[in-house]
Amino acid sequence: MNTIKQQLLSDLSVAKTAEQIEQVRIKYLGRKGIVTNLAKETDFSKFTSEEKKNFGQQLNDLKDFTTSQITLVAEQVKSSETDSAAILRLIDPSVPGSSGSLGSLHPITMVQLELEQIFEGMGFSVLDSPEVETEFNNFEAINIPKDHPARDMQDTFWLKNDLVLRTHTSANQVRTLRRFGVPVKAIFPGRCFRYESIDPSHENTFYQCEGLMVDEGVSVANLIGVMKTLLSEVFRRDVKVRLRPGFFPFVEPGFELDLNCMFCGGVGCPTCGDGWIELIPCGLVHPKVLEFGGVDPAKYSGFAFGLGLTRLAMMRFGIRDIRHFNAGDVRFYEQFAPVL
Ligand code: FA5
Repeated sequence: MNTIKQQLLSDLSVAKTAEQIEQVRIKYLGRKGIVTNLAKETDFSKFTSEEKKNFGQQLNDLKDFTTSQITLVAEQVKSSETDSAAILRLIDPSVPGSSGSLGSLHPITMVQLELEQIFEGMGFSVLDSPEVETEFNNFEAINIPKDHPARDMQDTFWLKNDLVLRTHTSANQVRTLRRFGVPVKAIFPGRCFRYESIDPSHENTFYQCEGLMVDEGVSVANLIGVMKTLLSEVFRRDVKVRLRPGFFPFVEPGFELDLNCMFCGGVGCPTCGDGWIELIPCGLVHPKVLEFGGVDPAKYSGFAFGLGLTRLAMMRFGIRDIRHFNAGDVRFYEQFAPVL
């Protein structure tokens, strides 16, 4: 009888619906059930009255056990079915669901990735570069010695131990020359910091993308060719630019490439001021910078540029105020998220 009890428990453990429990009941207590048959098939004629009494007692126990176990499991199944039905009644399927937000890349990251792709297409490598720099790399190595008035052009966050938060990505020029030698074609996009008051086109934390190409016979023609490819790929249409002389101690000659303001069409507005956005200062690498980088200026020449990546993102997406980028307002970033 113990074997029957174990088999019953095992059958009940897999019965999950009222129908399956009913099958178990029939298997044990039905007209031809295991427990029912036990009484029918036993030959009581050979039993003594004592044995009959014992057997009858055990049989009744088995019936009671079987009935109570089946009832118990049936009640458990019923109450769990009722729970699910109650939960289902609480859910109103007609209420519009709340869809999760996918999030998106920051608009500056989007433009940076686009630039990287464009420059990689022109054979440039993309390099990482440190945001905390030595005073040497940020200034001296690119021909801005101590006490040079050009240092005043970039208000600087000074750290301890002659370190600075880099004021421009040009700080990575000499490191790149020393590390990779020549010929070299690389861009290094990244964050820069200046201690200056902010307005619609100036931030204290902004991105630049530096470009550096040094080889034999590199000229202004190569520089202009690369700038033209860059702008036509980024804006996918003709844009009006102007090239004017510009002074930077680390290039000779030096230029400023300005973009005609896309917000006002060049008449002047709060974003641009005079109708032009200063976008890409550039020039031929100064011989002293090449020397600091261990490159012979008699044999090699090159160009460098320091594109204002944050300002490019403003033009690319029509963002009139630079302060949106770092403000942390989710409503601004959400506008760049992919539409589901
Ligand atoms: C420089 O930083 C030079 N290192 C660029 C350079 C590289 C010249 C290589 C020649 C050769 P400038 O200070 O003008 O130059 O900054 C370059 C660009 O960074 C600007 O045209 C502008 O687009 C962007 N920029 C500069 N200051 C800010 C600021 N406070 N907020 C946002 N963008 C800025």
